[in-house]
Amino acid sequence: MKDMRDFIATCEESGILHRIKAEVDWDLELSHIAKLNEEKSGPALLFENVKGYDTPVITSVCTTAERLAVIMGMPKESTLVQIMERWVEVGDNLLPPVEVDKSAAPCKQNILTGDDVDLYKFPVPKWYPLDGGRFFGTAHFIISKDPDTGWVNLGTYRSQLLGKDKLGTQFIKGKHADIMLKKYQALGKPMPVASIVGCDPLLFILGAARLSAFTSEYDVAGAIRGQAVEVVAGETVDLPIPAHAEIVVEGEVDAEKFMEEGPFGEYTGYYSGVGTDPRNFIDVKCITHRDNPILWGTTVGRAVTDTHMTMALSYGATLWQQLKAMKIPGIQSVYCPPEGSGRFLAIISMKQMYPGHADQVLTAAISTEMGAYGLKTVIVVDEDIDPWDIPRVMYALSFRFQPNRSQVIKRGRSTPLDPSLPIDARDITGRLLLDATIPYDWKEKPIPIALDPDVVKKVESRWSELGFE
Ligand SMILES: Cc1cc2nc3c(=O)[nH]c(=O)nc-3n(C[C@H](O)[C@H](O)[C@H](O)COP(=O)(O)O)c2cc1C
Ligand SMILES: [Mn+2]
Repeated sequence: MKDMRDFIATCEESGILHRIKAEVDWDLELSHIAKLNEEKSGPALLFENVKGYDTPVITSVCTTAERLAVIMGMPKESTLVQIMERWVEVGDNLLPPVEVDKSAAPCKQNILTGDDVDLYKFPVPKWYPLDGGRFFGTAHFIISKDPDTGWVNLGTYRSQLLGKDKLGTQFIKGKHADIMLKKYQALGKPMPVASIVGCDPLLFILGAARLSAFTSEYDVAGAIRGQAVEVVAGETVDLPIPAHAEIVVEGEVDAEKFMEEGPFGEYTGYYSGVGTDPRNFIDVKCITHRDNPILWGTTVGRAVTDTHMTMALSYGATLWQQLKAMKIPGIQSVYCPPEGSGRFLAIISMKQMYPGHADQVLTAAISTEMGAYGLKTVIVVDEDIDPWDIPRVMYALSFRFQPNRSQVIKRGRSTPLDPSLPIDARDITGRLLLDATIPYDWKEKPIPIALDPDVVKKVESRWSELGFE
């Protein structure tokens, strides 16, 4: 899969993409159709007739495990955990992108500079009633380059349409684009960036993935695909651009310039704040796009949407990889439910091998790079329980869990979007480590009830005689 068009063709063959030919307004109507369809686990949607525009909009690309499997090139029936397992298996086989010639890069079919730069040419949706405006960059990512090392980062940071050549940014503290921007600021230079809308959906999933610093999301995309991403040089920025992208916005961010941005209906199910905030923005210098480009957007909003599914996949897989890299024995599987956006809650199943082993896994989880940011609750269960089997996890929390074997951690790095914290005090979060295992060190353990196998056989042979179907 090279681009959004391959994704559309594959989904259409399997009947999991629906084309909407009726006219739809970009102002709330499109997003509400998408959100209501997502709540019914409906298909990906291609809006072909957006009021006042020729450009179609695609939404709901990543909302189901089935479509994540299609993107990952796996059988459609794969479960979220099987997809995560594959990520864990191949994600470290880094494969850098390959540069292609401009003539082989469809994203260069149209090049707009100077007065032709106008973001209002695209049918940018307004997603939720109290949003501060229209958001151009939702299912997109921003490319930037570290001025010291040349490390190329892909990060998904929402982008509000603030003017014909202005795009808002929200680089949360410590995110890779934020780290890079501060370096450019120290050099007294603006940071060159490119916003990519519409491409191989895997690149967006990686834009939202929390990979370690100095790892390029491009290299991990290559690892997962088993094929290098094709990139091409930017027109006005020295950055590698996905050659098959639909729309590319090139520009620069000046760390010392601000515009009012937000609020936005965020993935926590709440607006990001109560009003606008001064934030850095992209001063757009050039737009390139394919012929008949497709604008890709996503509803973000209340769980479960594309954001929650992609984060459950990439955050869960990354936590799993990082625990594996710590060489802790006995870890069976890791699951970060989409309902918690893959980040606030983690459930880990393990085979205990020594006293204190469950405690080790709990504290390790919040010490990984993934868990150290925003993870609030970790639950550890024994190996007979699948962490995605929530009724069984509830069982363990009822019959194996003890508060006295669990811990409250008072301080850790939080996300400023966590609505369980006051709006002006969201830098630091508490954490809860729940041990729902039977202690390894108990000499006498509760005896589980198993049915007598001979009696089971006998009863089964009499089943219809007993009047059952
Ligand atoms: C639709 C969507 C919107 C997002 N918006 C933002 C945002 O505005 N700011 C931000 O810091 N992270 C945002 N994120 C989360 C980042 O994409 C994620 O933390 C990612 O790791 C950032 O890339 P980096 O690790 O290379 O910094 C968003 C994720 C998604 C899926
Ligand atoms: Mn990164």
